[in-house]
Amino acid sequence: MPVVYIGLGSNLDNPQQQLRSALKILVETPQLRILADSGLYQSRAMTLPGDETLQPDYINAVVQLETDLLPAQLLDTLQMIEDRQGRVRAERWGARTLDLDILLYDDLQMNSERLTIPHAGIAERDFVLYPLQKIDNTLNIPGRGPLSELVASVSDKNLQYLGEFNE
Ligand code: A4P
Ligand code: MG
Repeated sequence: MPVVYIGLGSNLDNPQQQLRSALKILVETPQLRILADSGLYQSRAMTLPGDETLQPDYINAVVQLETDLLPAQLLDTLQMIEDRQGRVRAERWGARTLDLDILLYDDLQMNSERLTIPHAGIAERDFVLYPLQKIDNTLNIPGRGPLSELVASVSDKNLQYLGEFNE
């Protein structure tokens, strides 16, 4: 069964609680089998170049799971969970209550109108690379190389590990 990594992020309305309740919904979704999670990280908001708006810090995490859902079906499922948790789709990269991204889907590389896999920002994002490494340091990112090398090229100074989901 395909092994998939999902990135979770929130910087509004009690972000830690947003991630806890999102994980709970993922666990309860019949088509998904959760294998591992990274625990919770606090991370400075990455904004679009030129955007000087101050955004609250994010809480981020990565979850590893198995699923028979195809990528587009998985995206539908994740977007339903985002909507259910009250996300209002406002501006791109704006503050949000819950963002669920497909980071990796097995060894798949794809680029369609709706989906880029691996996730386009995967190689530059501290809040993605470090939690991924926490789950599996031996991962290889299709098209980008060994995770351990990517991690070595990105600083963790804006990232703080907060502990497990259920503390
Ligand atoms: N889409 C394409 N590829 C994917 C994928 N692999 N997974 C499309 C999920 N969706 C994918 O996403 C817009 C569209 O991306 C979707 O409809 C889907 O078809 P969205 O979630 O509605 O919008 P967005 O998240 O605002 O845009 P985007 O470009 O996905 O932003 P990111 O990359 O998710 O970044 N700083 C910190 N510290 N932590 C964060 O988590 N997140 C963002 C948002 C910015 N800064 C951050 C963080
Ligand atoms: Mg997104």
